[in-house]
Amino acid sequence: MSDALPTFLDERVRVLIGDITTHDVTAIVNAANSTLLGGGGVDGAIHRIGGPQIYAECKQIRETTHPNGLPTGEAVITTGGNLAAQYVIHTVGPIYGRNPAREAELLAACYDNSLRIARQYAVLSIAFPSISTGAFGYPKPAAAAISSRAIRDFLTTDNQIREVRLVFFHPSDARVFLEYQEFE
Ligand code: AR6
Repeated sequence: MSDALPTFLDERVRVLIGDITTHDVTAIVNAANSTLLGGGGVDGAIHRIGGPQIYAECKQIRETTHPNGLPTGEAVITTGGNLAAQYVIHTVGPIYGRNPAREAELLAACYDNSLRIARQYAVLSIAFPSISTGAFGYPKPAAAAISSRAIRDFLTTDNQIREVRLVFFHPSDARVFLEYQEFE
């Protein structure tokens, strides 16, 4: 089913349906919260399947570089613990409605900063969930436009990352994304 979905940017971007924790890529991105210490949704699934190593590394980040939590729009990296992925890149999406003047810019920053860290770590393939569109309430059509533009802008300046997967849990979310994406 997934393989029949469209690709973008010369097949460097693939839209897929499924559980991101099963993806065998260099890095998966976590839609975390600023505590970095877990939660529900995709964050809960990543920590549950990835195991205690990821939590321990997140706790270490809180104790060292980010004692007040990870600011919205920024990203940090840990290993992938028991996941197939080598790394987890944790980013904090905006909570919709909390900072209306900046939320689009902050959502774009999640994608851009995650890709920047990926480049630093020589990541070849990366899978993103649909950041902020679950518990954080970001409207899915707007998130589709913002995320696709941010990914496009990054990939046009980068030759290293070969594959970006956009993994949607629900087929209906993938459909909305495909309708509102602005890759081209
Ligand atoms: N694989 C792929 N996508 C998933 C999975 C999965 N295993 N599980 C959920 N999704 P959310 P947010 C989709 O709420 O809106 C957490 O409690 C889901 O259908 O996970 O950024 C954190 O700790 C939706 O499309 O993230 C934060 O407190 C998308 O992932 C807060 O939620 C994002 O939904 C972050 O909220």
